[in-house]
Amino acid sequence: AGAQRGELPAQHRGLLLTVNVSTLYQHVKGFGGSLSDAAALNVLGLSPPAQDKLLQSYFSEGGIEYNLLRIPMACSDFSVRPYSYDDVPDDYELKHFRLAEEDVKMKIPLLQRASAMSKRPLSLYGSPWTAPAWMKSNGDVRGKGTLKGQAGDKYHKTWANYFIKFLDEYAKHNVTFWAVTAQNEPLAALLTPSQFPTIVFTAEQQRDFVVQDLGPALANSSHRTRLIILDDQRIHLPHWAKVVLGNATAARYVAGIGVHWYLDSIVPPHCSLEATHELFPHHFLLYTEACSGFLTLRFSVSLGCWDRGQRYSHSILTVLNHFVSGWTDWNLALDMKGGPNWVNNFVDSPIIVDSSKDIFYKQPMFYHMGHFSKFIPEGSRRVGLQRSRRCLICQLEHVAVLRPDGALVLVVLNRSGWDVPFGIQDPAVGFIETVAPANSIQTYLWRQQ
Ligand SMILES: *[C@@H]1O[C@H](CO)[C@@H](O)[C@H](O)[C@H]1NC(C)=O
Ligand SMILES: *[C@@H]1O[C@H](CO)[C@@H](O)[C@H](O)[C@H]1NC(C)=O
Ligand SMILES: *[C@@H]1O[C@H](CO)[C@@H](O)[C@H](O)[C@H]1NC(C)=O
Ligand SMILES: *[C@@H]1O[C@H](CO)[C@@H](O)[C@H](O)[C@H]1NC(C)=O
Ligand SMILES: CC(=O)N[C@H]1CO[C@H](CO)[C@@H](O)[C@@H]1O
Repeated sequence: AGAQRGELPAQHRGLLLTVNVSTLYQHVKGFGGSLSDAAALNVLGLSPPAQDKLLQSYFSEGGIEYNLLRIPMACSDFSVRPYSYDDVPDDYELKHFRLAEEDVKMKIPLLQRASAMSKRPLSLYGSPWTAPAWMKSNGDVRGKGTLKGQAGDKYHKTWANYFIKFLDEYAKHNVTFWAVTAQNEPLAALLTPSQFPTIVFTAEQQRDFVVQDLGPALANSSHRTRLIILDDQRIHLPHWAKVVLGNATAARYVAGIGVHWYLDSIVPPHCSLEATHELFPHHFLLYTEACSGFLTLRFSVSLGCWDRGQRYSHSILTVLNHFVSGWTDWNLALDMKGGPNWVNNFVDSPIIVDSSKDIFYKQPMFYHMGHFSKFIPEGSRRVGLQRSRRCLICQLEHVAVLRPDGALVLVVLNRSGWDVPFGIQDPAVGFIETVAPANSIQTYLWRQQ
């Protein structure tokens, strides 16, 4: 508001951002969060009108319009109990495969409600944390183990068919999946608690599982579900992609690469994300998990923490500028403690629920997510954005995209304590002078006609 429009004054000396729609980069898949068991329990712990308000906040046109949803396949640590979908030992034909109450009574009804209130199509993707105990080397759903045996054998075939059963059972409830990831955090971060449910894979093991078992099973199924590899920290890139996608057969079965944000501060984006994009430009990169408050001794949940919001938008801006196609937050909602979580791995969430008072808090992380999810719909493309000069004290972070409806979007973040004046120029339209206030995030939206 109050900005001038028109020709760029010749004497303009300040910071100027100029969009160039002739330079087109990656397509955007979207933004969203994860419907873990914990998230579902927290939403359903509210009264039905408050549940609707919470779901509308994320999915409706009056809210921030998430279009991506990650769904754990059986338990994650954000469940109230460890379980798999088939705990009958040696059931290689998966005759006893059953969805859990968590799916049938909580997640599926919530997915149907979210989908009904969303104007944009939702893209769901599933991620397994653990296989049934009898398929794992450690004989337990809890803790780290590998799959027994090796790629191509009955354990690996059964584990691949378990994915198809999962898709079949959800399809019976009219819930279809855009994608699955081959495994949540296959390298099982060293710092996760020992009871953390996981199956460990090396890149070579994931390649062989994809080539011999999971790829053919998905391709041969009735589902048009895509496959995402890695689903772990970017410190493993580009190595992981080289090993898996370097195999031409695996590369044909795989659509993209999932990335978690937890080690981002020690791994520069250009030698992980950009290097991978250069090697495999036809496979998308997608952020599949991020949260604040992890591994903190205090403040898993920090109500109203603006810094945690800024860290979200800083991450999203950084990775969008390095060829990433979208960003998925972790739990959609947690309780006041940052749970429930049966291994006590409590963290923060953009929405915190206090069911004792029937209220929920939308945190700064929620609003930072909204600057992207609401204004940058699926199918948008990042475009060129030129900065007039480098300036130590007026560095803003920004991204520009062209939407499918022809509108342009510019998101600008200033994490400093002072206001930064700048100009925005679109040669097809004109020029405005504006200000990024201290500690602010702004979204500019305009049309070229
Ligand atoms: C805009 O992008 C195109 C394509 O990359 C390039 O040829 C052109 O020089 C750019 N224009 C400006 C003003 O930088
Ligand atoms: C699935 O969708 C079909 C067609 O829209 C409908 O007839 C059927 O009742 C739905 N089934 C469930 C379980 O929602
Ligand atoms: C891909 O990996 C499989 C092992 O899973 C191997 O048999 C095959 O030869 C590899 N193909 C290529 C093209 O590297
Ligand atoms: C493909 O599916 C058919 C029928 O569902 C099944 O008989 C066949 O074994 C499957 N092939 C593979 C490679 O999974
Ligand atoms: C004026 C100023 O210092 N701006 C800040 C805006 O955001 C960037 C990126 O976080 C900071 O590095 C700048 O210091």
